[in-house]
Amino acid sequence: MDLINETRLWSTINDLAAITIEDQPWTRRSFTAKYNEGREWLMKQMRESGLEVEVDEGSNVIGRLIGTEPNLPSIVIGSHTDTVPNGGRFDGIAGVLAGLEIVRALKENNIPVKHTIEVVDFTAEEPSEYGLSTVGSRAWSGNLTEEMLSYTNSEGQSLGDAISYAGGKPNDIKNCEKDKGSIALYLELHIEQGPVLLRKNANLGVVTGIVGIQRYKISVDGLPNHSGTTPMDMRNDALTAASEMTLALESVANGKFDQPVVGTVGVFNNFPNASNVVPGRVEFIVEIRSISEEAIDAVADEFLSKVYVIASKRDVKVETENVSRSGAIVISDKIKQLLIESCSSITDKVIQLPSGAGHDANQMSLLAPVGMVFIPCKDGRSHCPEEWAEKEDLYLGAKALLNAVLAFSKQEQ
Ligand code: HGY
Ligand code: MN
Ligand code: MN
Repeated sequence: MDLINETRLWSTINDLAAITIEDQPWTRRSFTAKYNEGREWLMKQMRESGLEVEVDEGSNVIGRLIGTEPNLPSIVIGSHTDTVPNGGRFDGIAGVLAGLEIVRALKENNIPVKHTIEVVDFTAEEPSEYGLSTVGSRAWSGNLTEEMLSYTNSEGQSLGDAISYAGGKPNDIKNCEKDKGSIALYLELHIEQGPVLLRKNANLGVVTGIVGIQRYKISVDGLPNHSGTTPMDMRNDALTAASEMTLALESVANGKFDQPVVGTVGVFNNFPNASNVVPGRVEFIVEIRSISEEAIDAVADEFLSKVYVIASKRDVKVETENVSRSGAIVISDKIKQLLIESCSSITDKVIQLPSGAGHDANQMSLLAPVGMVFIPCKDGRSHCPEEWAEKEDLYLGAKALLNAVLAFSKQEQ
């Protein structure tokens, strides 16, 4: 019997996508009015589906389908509905809405499940304006510190205030920290955000591991000066120094390590950013990713040592701040096997692959066994308006996750 309603699932994708900033499709940045509007829509869907709805202290939105044995630890199906600027309609969103469709299918077909199922929209999975990502799942794992709550955006507002704006209670953030053992399994459906499934002509991917991500904020202070009257040999140009540091990251990350490594500078702010002023200050964000923690550390050490050499050579000041670190994770054989069987029962085009993207599953792995299923995305692209997934693939992914929930709940006491 086909439990997942493919048409309904697809229509929720389009309904949520419509809640975006008009001139910036598709954008629903965390801690904005649009984000709150999207979550109001989601909570309405959850209520209409008969779920218990809660916004916790970390401002996570949770829809609960109570199990027949409510004392058992819950099964969590989560992801996120916030986007990067000019992002897509599927990154994170597919996982939350697949979770909603799964509980809808169980409820309307009166299929009893021992475990309570929690569908969660984790707050601010994407790097927020406060410099931190996976904010909501950090609140669950206990990795959202007082210091992080004091991180500020460019207007000087704190992350704690932003969490209040999103419906949370930052002063009681500890109350939403989960005890180990309180969650039996965490599952997340996600677009691959890369080209591997397409290249291998696969419908579904069982994730074998998820990269760790190390992020630094680098601040370079030179000497702002008149661009016309300051000779080239008398400059302390913050931007050219920061540019040399950026190229140093690229060359270090291109080195040989035990696992693939990527290094990126995606945020680069120049001050005062005027065409006739020698740049006085540059703030940029560095991120280093790999499945191998050792490789991340090796790249970080080599990059930071180059930063100080470049700063002294160019006579500028530099400050490096370790903004965040999420650990790399390996999916257990038991959960991998559960997902391989769940996927293979609906298609023979199933592969296994690591995730180069970070997810809430990184934080959730500190609390429970985690598993992820990938569906293909057009041209392997994500974090752009062209991000696209096919209706049929989304349906297969949701069906596979439903199979996994039913199989897991049956086998677990
Ligand atoms: O950045 C990431 O890897 C994820 O898409 N937030
Ligand atoms: Mn993303
Ligand atoms: Mn995502």
